[in-house]
Amino acid sequence: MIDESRVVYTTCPLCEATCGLELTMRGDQVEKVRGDDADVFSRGFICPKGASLGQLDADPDRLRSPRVRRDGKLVPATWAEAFSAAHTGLTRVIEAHGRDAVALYLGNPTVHTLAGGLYVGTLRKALGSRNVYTASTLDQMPKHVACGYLFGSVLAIPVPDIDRTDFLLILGADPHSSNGSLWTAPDLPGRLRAVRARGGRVVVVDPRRSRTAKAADRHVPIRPGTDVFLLLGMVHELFSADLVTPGGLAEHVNGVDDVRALVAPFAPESVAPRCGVDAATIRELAHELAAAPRAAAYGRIGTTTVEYGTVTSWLVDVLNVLTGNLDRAGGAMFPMPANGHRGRGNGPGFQIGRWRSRVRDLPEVAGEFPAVTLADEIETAGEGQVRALITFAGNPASSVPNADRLDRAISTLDFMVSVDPYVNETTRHADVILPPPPHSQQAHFDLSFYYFAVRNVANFSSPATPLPAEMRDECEIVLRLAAIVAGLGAEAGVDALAEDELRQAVQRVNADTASPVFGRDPEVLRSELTGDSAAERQLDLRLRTGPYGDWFGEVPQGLSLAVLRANPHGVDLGPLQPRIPEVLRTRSGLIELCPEPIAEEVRRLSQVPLPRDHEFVVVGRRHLRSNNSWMHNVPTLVKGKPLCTVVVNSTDARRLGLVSGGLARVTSRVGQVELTVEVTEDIAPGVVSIPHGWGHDLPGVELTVAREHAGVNTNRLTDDLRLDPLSGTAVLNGVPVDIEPVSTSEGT
Ligand SMILES: Nc1nc2c(c(=O)[nH]1)N[C@H]1C(S)=C(S)[C@@H](COP(=O)(O)OP(=O)(O)OC[C@H]3O[C@@H](n4cnc5c(=O)[nH]c(N)nc54)[C@H](O)[C@@H]3O)O[C@H]1N2
Ligand SMILES: Nc1nc2c(c(=O)[nH]1)N[C@H]1C(S)=C(S)[C@@H](COP(=O)(O)OP(=O)(O)OC[C@H]3O[C@@H](n4cnc5c(=O)[nH]c(N)nc54)[C@H](O)[C@@H]3O)O[C@H]1N2
Ligand code: SF4
Ligand SMILES: [Mo]
Repeated sequence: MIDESRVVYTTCPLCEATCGLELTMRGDQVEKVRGDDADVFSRGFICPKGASLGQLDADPDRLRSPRVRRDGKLVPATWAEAFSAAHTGLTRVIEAHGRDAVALYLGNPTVHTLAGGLYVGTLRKALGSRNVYTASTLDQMPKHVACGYLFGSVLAIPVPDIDRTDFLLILGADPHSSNGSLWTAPDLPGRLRAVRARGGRVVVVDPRRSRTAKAADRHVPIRPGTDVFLLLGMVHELFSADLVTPGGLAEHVNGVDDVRALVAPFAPESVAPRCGVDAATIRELAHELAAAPRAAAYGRIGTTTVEYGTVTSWLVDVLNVLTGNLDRAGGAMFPMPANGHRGRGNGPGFQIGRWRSRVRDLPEVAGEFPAVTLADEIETAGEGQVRALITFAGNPASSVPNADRLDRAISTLDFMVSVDPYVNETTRHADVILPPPPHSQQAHFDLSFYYFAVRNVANFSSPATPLPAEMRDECEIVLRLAAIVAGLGAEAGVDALAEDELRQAVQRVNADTASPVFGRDPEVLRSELTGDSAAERQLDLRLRTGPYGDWFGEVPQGLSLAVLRANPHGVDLGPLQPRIPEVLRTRSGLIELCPEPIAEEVRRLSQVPLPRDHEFVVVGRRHLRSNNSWMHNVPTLVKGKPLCTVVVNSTDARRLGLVSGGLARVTSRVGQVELTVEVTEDIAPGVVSIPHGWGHDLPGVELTVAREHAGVNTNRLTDDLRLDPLSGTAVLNGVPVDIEPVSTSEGT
């Protein structure tokens, strides 16, 4: 039996592209991974990370049982012992110091797992702490805030309709390396090639000639952190050259004239010295965007994790609106996910700052505080001080700016629990580690990424193998933690809790007048749900009451979990459709093009001094064989030339005496690292690039392979005092540094 291999299909959980994978299983091992040729969305595409899923699942360093700290050491423990220890530690802190004394940090894979999507909210609510932190404030929060103000919803984020567009302006993103973000499209490189093959154009704005820039029609280098000025100049040009043509959108937009007035001080000539892009180029970009029959502007990490991330993110969509490209085929469109729902065209709108952080007085954004202030809250004594931490799928000691400081702060906590498969830079400090099962043993549905997909699709995968007796389902782990912090004890019946969650969810849709099952008998609805677990029945409920759902029998061909199970390669729900005004949740029911909090920031921008010329700044980059901080333990991904190097412009290198293969010392306000130099023409002078997620040689880290390829952590350089004020997002790109040679020849 064990020798027989069988083929199963799953969706890759490792990045946002949601590629379909064909897994050949032998027993409970993944023997082979291929792209699933029949997947309705990815059509066989796969990248090196997806191809390594089998090795990742079988990694000998992956935890297969919980760890508990005894006499200072993290030792293997039973689940009962681990939950009991979590209960004792968390309860002690909550009883002595209150709920805010326990912080929750949610990392990136939270949005790639069902447990994260379905039950982390339950944990958050049960904990009732204001100290909630997530990787969003190291990433995309500016886009949520900008879209929150513009469209009224943090989830109304338009994506370029790449398969039908004629012109793409890409700023601060390298989809050839990242495979796309807030832009779910398997094989983005192939789709970009197709734009050009059908006569369209792709322009990339990036201080580095990235792989995407190399494959584009045009690369426009820019000074890091200054896209805001380039975009203000472009908007200015649209107005002054009379290129503003919102078309059919006009009746849905408020504030066009306010934007015109706001950008008046930012003529191309005046912004050119600030961003390092000449006025003629700024004009050309504006004219090209306006002239293309169908076009879209798109910005990512290089436009969000920067000093003016929210204003920059806002400007990207201002361009889409003013050129009439928002919400039309081939422009920037709002996907309609199977687990989403149609709106009413207005809503309560968006605000930040409903409460503020204790130490730095920073506003809450989307219910969380900026990750850059977690260390402050741990280190600063007084009422409300953070004394315990729960991490879920996160590695903040690696991924947050001024990482050394946060790492030290975490080591002083009274208590810490981590839900994580590895003992890494962060979890080495934990008192209890609760490991989730490997991917092939988990059910999967992308609750988040279909919100950003360039085609409406849905795909569900059942676990490829049953859960072995020694593992616990991740949903159960999260719910048990929720029960613990709710005061229900370490042995609460989590099945009952999950059923309770489901009952409440049914009641919510049933009481919602906009729901297709409004007023139907909740008990009957609940009894009709299918799935192997309460989590799967939750998903079934969302699918069936969603925009393509069967509405419990009312729509004969409608979607349900059963339909997705019968279609292991996914279900194609068609190209993106216009959604304005239904998608809007602003109070006015209009696109609020000139929200006051953003306008205020823009007014401040005209006062910003010119950057000093000789200063170096550091930016990040991604590589196809790396995934944030946690896949460097997979041998095939780290073999070959080291990936963690500092990339330096050749003119700068000559002047400073830096050579390829030599060692450089890079210093910032907060710290210093030494790493191997790579000299190239492909980066703007004054800019150096270092990838994040490295530095695995810390004491106690149990990553055998990653330790051999340790690299250094660039977040020892990034500065926790720098943030985008409207979103609280860290500045990870454009941080001032000095660079000097340590040695000038390889190996010395
Ligand atoms: N300087 C600099 N810093 C950066 C960035 C940058 O560009 N430059 N990028 C930022 C961005 S965009 C992001 S998203 C953050 C990421 O920051 P984090 O989310 O803090 O860190 P990750 O490296 O994604 O670590 C993910 C953790 O989840 C664990 N994990 C993996 N799979 C699972 C699972 O299925 N369940 C559970 N429970 N755990 C799992 C891993 O072992 C790892 O510990 O880093 C940010 N930091
Ligand atoms: N292989 C791989 N794929 C990944 C990840 C990974 O670690 N590895 N991480 C995933 C995650 S969590 C995310 S958030 C996404 C991110 O997806 P992307 O945003 O596509 O990420 P990057 O590849 O880092 O590309 C960012 C680009 O911005 C440029 N840049 C830096 N500063 C500036 C600036 O000020 N202005 C402009 N215009 N450009 C700038 C950098 O040089 C870089 O080329 O990738 C996801 N996909
Ligand atoms: S592109 Fe992303 S989703 Fe596709 S195989 Fe690679 S890691 Fe997985
Ligand atoms: Mo990210």
